[in-house]
Amino acid sequence: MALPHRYLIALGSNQRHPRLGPPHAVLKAAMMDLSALASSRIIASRPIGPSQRTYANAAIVIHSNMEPPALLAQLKAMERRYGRVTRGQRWQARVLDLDIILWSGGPWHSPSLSIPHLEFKNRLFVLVPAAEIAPAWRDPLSGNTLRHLLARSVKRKRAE
Ligand code: PH2
Ligand code: MG
Ligand code: MG
Repeated sequence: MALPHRYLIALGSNQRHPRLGPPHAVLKAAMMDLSALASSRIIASRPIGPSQRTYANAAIVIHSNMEPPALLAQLKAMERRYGRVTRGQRWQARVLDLDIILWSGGPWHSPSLSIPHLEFKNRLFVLVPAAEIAPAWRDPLSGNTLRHLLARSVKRKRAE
């Protein structure tokens, strides 16, 4: 049976994995593990926040029969399996970060999860890969496509 939900997931890494190697290789392995239907290219991006190391970022589309909380739990378990350690600080270097950006079910809010992702419209390292694989997907809050949000974000960054 076809899986009912579609998710857009953003991937990030700025720390090597002892066996897989550098961030780029970590994302490649994670994209395979998640059976992505569509995978963007992997970009290198300047870190936003306290961690100084360059990130590898990408986006994928997956199909799933899970509702958002179940998928989130699965993604968190996968981050830990890839060796991510949480020391309680925000935005520290990480082997693998998997964020749910959009899903086919519209807005979703709980104390531990918001879809759309609260910051995605301001982050080129999310919008560039996301618009590459899903340009016509609409943000359910603004009604704008990813293609449009990317163009707007690029213009804004240029004006800064
Ligand atoms: N993720 C963060 C904080 N800063 N910067 C880049 N370039 N890429 C990221 O994936 C990233 C970040 C928190 O998740
Ligand atoms: Mg993140
Ligand atoms: Mg995260």
